[in-house]
Amino acid sequence: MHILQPTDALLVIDVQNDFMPGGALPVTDGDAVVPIINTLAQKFDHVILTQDWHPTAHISFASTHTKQPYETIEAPYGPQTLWPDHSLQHTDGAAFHPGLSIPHAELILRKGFRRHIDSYSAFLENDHTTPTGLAGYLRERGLKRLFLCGLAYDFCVRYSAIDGKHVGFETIVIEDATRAVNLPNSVAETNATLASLNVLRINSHEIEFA
Ligand code: VGL
Ligand code: ZN
Repeated sequence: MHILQPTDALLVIDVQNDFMPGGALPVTDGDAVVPIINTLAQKFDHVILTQDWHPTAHISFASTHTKQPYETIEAPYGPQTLWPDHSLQHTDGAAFHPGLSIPHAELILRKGFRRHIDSYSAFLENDHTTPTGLAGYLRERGLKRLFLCGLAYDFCVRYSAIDGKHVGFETIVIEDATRAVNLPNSVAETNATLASLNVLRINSHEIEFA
């Protein structure tokens, strides 16, 4: 697969310390994506990073509801999985993995900063209505095709891919540059949904320099 430099973008989702092994919301083998993404990013002129960025007492924190992590609650906008406190604004856990090296990244998009709405997707918050502004940014810059990587495959990568496709971008997930949280059925559901939307899943080795 050839990159069309003027109109392709690499979207790097939430490669943050809290999602690494030993972090607050660990993703098994999450750190394995870092060198793969560093190599990938060098192939793209346009790279955008997202950063999960929560205030204290965020609606997605189990501690906010005195419940256990990984339970689900009914939020005003629908079901919301509860997580350990993570990606707290201005903490080291919210910082990017120190090994992530993408000096030419053009945008860092923060999401999940509203206390009462979570945001898995880089495009729409979990109410599926509130836009982050990313679609407008991409359109204004003439970027048309998105290659997604990062963490976690079955949450923020999944919903970013779904919404990216829905708002009209050609969307491709680079599977070996992702890792999953792996809640019951979450990976199988992600695979099925992406397949049904014709979101291609590829390996990073299939991407060639233009
Ligand atoms: C994520 C759960 C909570 C992710 C973020 O980046 O996939 N998952 N916040
Ligand atoms: Zn989060």
